[in-house]
Amino acid sequence: MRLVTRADMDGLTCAVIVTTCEQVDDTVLIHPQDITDKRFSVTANDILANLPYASGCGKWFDHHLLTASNELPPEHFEGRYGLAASAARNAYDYYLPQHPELQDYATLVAETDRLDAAQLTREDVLAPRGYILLGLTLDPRTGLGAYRDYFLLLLRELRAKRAIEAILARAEVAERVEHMRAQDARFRDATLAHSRLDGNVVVTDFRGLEPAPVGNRFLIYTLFPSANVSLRVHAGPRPDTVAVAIGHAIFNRTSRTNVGLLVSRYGGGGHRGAGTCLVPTARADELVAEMISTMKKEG
Ligand SMILES: [Mn+2]
Repeated sequence: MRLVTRADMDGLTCAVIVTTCEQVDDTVLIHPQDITDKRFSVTANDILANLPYASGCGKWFDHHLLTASNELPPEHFEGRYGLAASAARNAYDYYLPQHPELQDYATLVAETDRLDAAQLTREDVLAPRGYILLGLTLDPRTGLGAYRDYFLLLLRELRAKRAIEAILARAEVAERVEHMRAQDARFRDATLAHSRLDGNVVVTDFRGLEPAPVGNRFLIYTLFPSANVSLRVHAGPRPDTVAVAIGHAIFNRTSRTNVGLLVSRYGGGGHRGAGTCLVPTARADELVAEMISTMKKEG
């Protein structure tokens, strides 16, 4: 079988579980939009994890909101879908009855839940440790290339059941942690300089900053504690698109906006608490203003 997933912590933990329970001979990392835009072809040999449903796949594990942007799965499919904290949780629950050895990964799955659902403490944000720290090194938003090799390295280490401290001590991992820490100050300064509070929404605009500052995406909530939702704009993957990322504040969970639903109206996807979309550069200002006004109205 071929495993198709995305290169974040949830995708990694899905890969640990699926490769433990299935004969997987290839792992492919893609962006969810590759599925939504039908740029990626899928066969019955594919197991899709932490990605939208694509007809014809062999198995499917996901936990993102199903919206108008998504192809709907048939009533009966192999795998598991549900609004769990992570896609890995769905895969774990699906395989556990036949594979009790998965219990060795209970902590990994629980920490993946916390990171993917942003159930984090201030300590996790300001001084992350353990699996949360490992997960932050995988965040594509930290912009630390050579992605696939790094993902596969962590997959091998976790499958070998090495202690998290031993994994964090590996040169490839330690190097990324160092890089993240070195960028912290720059990221913090850029975030403060390019963010403004608009009612309950904190808006960060990184367009035109080259290279875009990268760092912990949860830092914003410690800098603007009164906001209950954040919207960040930065250059998209192509010059004609701009990326918009929206998330509920994690220490002030009062936003009433269903973010996944909101971004789906702009072709994106996500959860109730967080989501992303790509909008045409020429209309970005207008569409972003519309999203902000919706989130202010909803409170
Ligand atoms: Mn996920």
